[in-house]
Amino acid sequence: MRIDVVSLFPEFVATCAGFGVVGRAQERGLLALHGWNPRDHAEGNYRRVDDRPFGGGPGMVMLIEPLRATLAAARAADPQPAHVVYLSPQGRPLTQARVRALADLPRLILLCGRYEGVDERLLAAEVDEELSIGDYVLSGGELPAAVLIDAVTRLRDGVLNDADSAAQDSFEPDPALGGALLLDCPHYTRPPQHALGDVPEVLLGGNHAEIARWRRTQALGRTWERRPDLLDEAALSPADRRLLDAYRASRDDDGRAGD
Ligand code: 9WO
Repeated sequence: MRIDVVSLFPEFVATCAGFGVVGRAQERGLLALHGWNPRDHAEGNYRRVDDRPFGGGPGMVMLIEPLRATLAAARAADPQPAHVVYLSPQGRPLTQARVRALADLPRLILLCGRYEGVDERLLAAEVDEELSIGDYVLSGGELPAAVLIDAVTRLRDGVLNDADSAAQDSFEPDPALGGALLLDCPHYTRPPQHALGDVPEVLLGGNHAEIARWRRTQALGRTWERRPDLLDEAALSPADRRLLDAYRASRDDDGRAGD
């Protein structure tokens, strides 16, 4: 997959994507990341990329022409058609379903705004999709672009070492729930006993059916507690409903998560 980043700070995004799973994907040739700086496509001695907003007010707006020239250069660098994404708080919320769709594309161009944003005419003419990673305001689209790169890259074939680890994560659709989303269960490692608490007995026993049932119960229970918006209880299978009822009962008993 090829991802081009249009940004006044392209090396910032490249640094964010240089470590861990995403860095390894680049080393393996599974991800090609390219940065494009509108400053390099701006005219005049001052190489202006922004100007004052019509109508007045604080902040500056990114100019059409440097961005148009930068996007044209990025598009021309590869013959495959590119899907252009603008990262902004006004975008549709990014979901794992959207990440999965984007991960199937051969090419993305991520447009990162700075200042007060980008001239709306450039967005209307050049951007296919506007996405938000959450309801907060940052100082630019670079960190959201890095988030999107990370989320998309780890879904590409050959990127994760254990092919199963992507499918088991939170926010992967659960076919048994009609494609609904469940949060992950708790995880533990050595030591089994510690001053901060003991590892739940069931995980130490080696009864894999019982462990699977415990993890499923925890996933259902935590989703119900923390993100009830994700859980359509009506769509639960009878077996899942029993597990969730058991979790609730253990909560009622002692006022904290049962194990
Ligand atoms: C800056 C500003 C300055 C003075 C007056 C008003 C102002 N509004 C903004 C502003 O919202 N700037 C944005 C910064 C313009 C687009 C890029 N920036 C950005 C993207 N901030 N936060 C995001 C973002 C993107 C995706 N998901 C969450 C947040």
